[in-house]
Order: sequence, then structure tokens, then C-alpha cells
Amino acid sequence: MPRPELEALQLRRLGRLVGRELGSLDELQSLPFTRKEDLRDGYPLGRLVVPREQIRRLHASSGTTGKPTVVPYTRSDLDLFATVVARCLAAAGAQPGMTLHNAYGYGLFTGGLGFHDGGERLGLAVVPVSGGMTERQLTLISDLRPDVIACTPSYALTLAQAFSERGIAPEEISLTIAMLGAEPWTEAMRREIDANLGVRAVNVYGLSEIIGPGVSSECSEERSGLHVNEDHFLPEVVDAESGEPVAEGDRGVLVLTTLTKEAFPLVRYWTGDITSLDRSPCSCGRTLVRMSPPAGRADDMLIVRGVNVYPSQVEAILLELPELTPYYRIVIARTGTLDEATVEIETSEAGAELQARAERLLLQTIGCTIAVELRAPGTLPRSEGGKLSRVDDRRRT
Ligand code: DLL
Repeated sequence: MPRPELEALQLRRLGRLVGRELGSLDELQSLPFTRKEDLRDGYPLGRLVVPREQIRRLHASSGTTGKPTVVPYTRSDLDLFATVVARCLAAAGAQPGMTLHNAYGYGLFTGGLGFHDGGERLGLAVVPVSGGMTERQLTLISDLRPDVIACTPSYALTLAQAFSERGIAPEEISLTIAMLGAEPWTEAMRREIDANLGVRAVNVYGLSEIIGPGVSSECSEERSGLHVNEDHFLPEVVDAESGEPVAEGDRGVLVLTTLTKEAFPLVRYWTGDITSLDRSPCSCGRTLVRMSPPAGRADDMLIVRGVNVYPSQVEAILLELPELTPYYRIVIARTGTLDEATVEIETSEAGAELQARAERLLLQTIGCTIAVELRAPGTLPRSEGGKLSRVDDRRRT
């Protein structure tokens, strides 16, 4: 859809959502943000805006702190969910008739059922494996020969490594497309996954509060920025401190407004995810704005000796060194009054020189001292199916 037409559609839908006619999309900026705390206050279903009998499914976000956020869907919301995930699959190159190995967790987490319905909607045969039990995943992939896999990027690495340990070469694996998201990942991880699973991996983004996966995803043509399904989810990027919109291309917090959801519509939802927007045309022909790969949530941010650090930023910097692998974790400890950060990272080429080089690179790029400890391959925790926590915060223990 040409952008002027798309924006007219967004304006009509936004007007319907807020219950009055709007002159321009900019008027949205006069409305307050909705934050995670606002949702928690209404726990579990205080913000439901349709009669309870119209709910057809409930999901919930992980809720690492306090109560989870419960997200209700009507029939039409589930239809929308399937549609946007089907779009993501199609943008990645999936076609009717293909088989989807769905290793996202089934249950309250939106990844499993979201990809399940989206796959069926596009006309794929879905294998509902869910996460975990890696051995069984390998058998099913070898036997059923799926074309597409959907899982977290950290679990894709686990699977790639398990195949390689069993002497199965990437060319022997039937997969050609991987739909990876639910946690931050980097280009270096993408190279590793592409090469070792024999796929073209694309980034998929979403969050339970808004719908689940399917808010945005990359096209297989460019794999450079995630096209936001902005006829349904209107994105803004704002300054984390002031809440004012940032200039196009600048990084800030992603704020989303649902334009077509029924049971749980949200106006200006503060996702906490850090990204930037790019409205320049894409070679794939989609006119949908692209967001840069989310670097993680503002609350995942670590403050090390007064400097703001994102785990994914540390990963991106260290993986510029070809000797290092994407298996790492960041340990935060307190010695006296100072917080100390150490990155433990696997490599088969350990040595004092490599360690010094990695520490220098971190100091030059981030501007604070982060120690690097080189570890032997296979010694750090792996994803066992779901999201992998990259930070081991030992200050609280
Ligand atoms: O993770 C939904 C999802 C499932 C997305 C499968 C993609 C694939 P939640 O559990 O509510 O929902 O977590 C949402 O995860 O606010 C981000 O911080 C993070 N996240 C999701 N996708 C990405 C991504 C699902 N591609 C939270 N890159 C979001 C970076 C991501 N972070």
C-alpha cells in the first residue's frame, strides 16, 4: 500500500480506537503512555473492554517481577494474530505446502500457539514440537524434513551445535528458513546460525501485551530492519527520559498503539524496547516502516561504573573478534561499593593476548572496564528451548 494510503488507514483506525475524529496522526502524541505498571494495576482482567464471554483465549507474559500480565483475545484478535504471523512467515520466504517445525514453547507464552496458527493460516503443515528435548527435535527434523523452523535464536544455536556433534552437516539438514525472535541477537549469531543450520535466519519481534510474535519481522530480501505491521500496530520511537519523539533514524524506546485489537487495545504502550525507525523504501517492495533489531529492554540495561551497557551491545562488540563464539554471559558482582562486570565467553583459542584484545575493544567502544574471561567450548549455559538469560546478577545474593 502506498504510504499516504497506509497513513490514511491508520488515521481512520486510530480515530475509531480513541472514539473521535483526528486531524493527523500527530495528535496521538497528546495522549498519555500506557505502562506495564498500569496493566499490573488491573490484574488480571481489569482492562478488558469486551464482555468476558467474548474471550476465546488467554495468554500471559513471563512476569519475571511480580504478577504476570494476562492478555485476553477475542475471535477477531486470534484472527489478527494468525494473519500477522502468516505475513511474517511469508516475508521470510515461507510458502503454502511447506512444513514448519515449531520449537517455540506452547502454553501461556505466545510464541508456540502464535506460530502454530500463523503457519496453518499460510497453509503450512505445522509440527507442534514446543521447546526442549533437543534429541527429539533432531530426530523429528531429520525424519519429517521441515523447511522452516521457529524458535529462539539461542535455541537455534543449541540445535545447530547438536547437529554438528552428531556429524550431520548443514547441507543434510532440510531446513531453509529460521524465524527467530523473543530475545535480542546479533549479526554474528545470524552468521553462525545461517552457516551451521543451513538456513536464512530472519528476525521476528513482538510482545504478549500487543499480540505476541508478529508485530514486526524482516523480509528475506534485505534482512535489514524489521517491517512493522503498522496497519495494525502503530509505532513511535521516543526519548527514554523526556518521552518526546526522536528524529527518524535515532534510537529510543518503542511505543506501540494497537489499531484493530478488540479485547485488550492499548494506546501508546511503552514497550521499553530500544530501537529506531526507517521509512526509506525497501527493495522487497513493502512500504511498511522498518525498525532496527531491538537491542533489549531499557530495564535489561546494566549500569557498570556509571556507564549504560546492554548485554546485546557487549555481544555485538565481542563477536567482531572471529576467535570468540556467541556463547557468553555477563556476571555482575559487587566488590565493596563498586559493581564489577565480567563477560565469560567461550573460545577454543584461549590466550592472554586474545583476552587483552577483547578487554581493550570493550573499553574503547563502551568506555568502561569490563573484564573478559575466556572459557572452553561447551562450558557455559545453553538455551534448553526458550529464552536464554545472558546476565548473571550476583549482587542480590
Ligand atoms: O517474546 C513474543 C515473541 C515470540 C516474539 C516469538 C518473537 C518470537 P514476550 O514473552 O511478552 O513475547 O516478550 C516480549 O521480548 O518486549 C522484547 O524485549 C523481547 N523480544 C521479542 N522479540 C525480540 C527480538 C515474546 N526479535 C519481549 N529481538 C519484548 C529482541 C525481542 N528482543
